[in-house]
Formats: sequence, structure tokens, C-alpha cells
Amino acid sequence: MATELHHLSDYDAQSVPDASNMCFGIVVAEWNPEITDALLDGAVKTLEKHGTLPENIHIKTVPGSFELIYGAQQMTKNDGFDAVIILGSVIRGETPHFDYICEGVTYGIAHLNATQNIPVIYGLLTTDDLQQAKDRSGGRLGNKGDECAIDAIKMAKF
Ligand code: RBF
Repeated sequence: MATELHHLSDYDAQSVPDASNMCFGIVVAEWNPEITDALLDGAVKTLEKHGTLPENIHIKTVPGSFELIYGAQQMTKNDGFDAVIILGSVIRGETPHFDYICEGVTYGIAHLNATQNIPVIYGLLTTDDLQQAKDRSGGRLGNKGDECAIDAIKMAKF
């Protein structure tokens, strides 16, 4: 959804279920904090906009995006959560680490969704440079954190 033609500013708030009785876990990576702080801000504000109480939003940090898998796996053990959101930003560097981390996180989160009872929403920005990440974390292409919050509410209702 967060493309030049269609990003979250366009979403229809009426189509989102009421989230006032929902409880969420959010795991956020500390790498590229300018980006991940903005993603987290968007996610929290959007959950609260749809009724989630601040005390029902549980946030944990992990050092880097690779650790999002373990963080999310721990959170899926908590029956009190209706959904878990992971937030991270991987920016392509000069080594193949970008591909390994992106593939690892994608596979790890897919695996959790296929094996655990709580939906895990994938909020990993994978961009060629910092500007592309800024564009998608509150910049000209919206905020992927907002989008993850909406997805979490919809999947909690599923
Ligand atoms: N973590 C991120 O969240 N974003 C990155 O862009 C990122 N780049 C990395 C590049 C290299 C070369 C390495 C070694 C790690 C990087 N990490 C990054 C950290 C990674 O997700 C993880 O925290 C560490 O590898 C420890 O398991």
C-alpha cells in the first residue's frame, strides 16, 4: 500500500474494526532509530486512534532487525495479545548482509505466522537508502507504522 500511487493517507477509517478491547505487542529494532522511532510513533498513534488503550500497547526493543524474530516469538507466547507487530529498517549497504537479514526476518516472521496462534504483522522496511526509508516512515509516502497498526487490528478481528 505504501507506494507513490497508494499510501495510507488514503485509507478509509470506517472500514477498520473498533480496537478498544484489543491488546497489542510491538517489537521494535534499535538500528536506524530515526526510522524505527517514526514507525513506532505511527503505529502507536494509529492503534490509539482506533480505540486501543495506551496500557494495552506493550512495546519491547531489540538491538537489530534480525532479533525481531526472537522478540516476536516471545510475544506470541503471551495469550493476552490479539496481534504482534514487528518494526525495523534495513538499509542496503556494501555487503550481502542486507539480503541475509531481510531473508532471515521474512522467513522467521512467516514461520511464526504459520505455526503460532497470534498474527504477527510484518513492518520491516527494506530500502536501498536512508531517503527511501524516510519517505515510508512519515514522509511523502506515508508511514508504514500506521499501516501495520491497521493490519494488526484487522488481523486481531479475523
Ligand atoms: N540491523 C537493522 O535493523 N538494520 C540494518 O540495516 C542492519 N544492517 C546490518 C549490517 C551489518 C553488516 C551487520 C553485521 C548487522 C546489521 N544489522 C542491521 C544488525 C542485525 O539485524 C543484528 O542485530 C546483528 O547482526 C546481531 O544479530
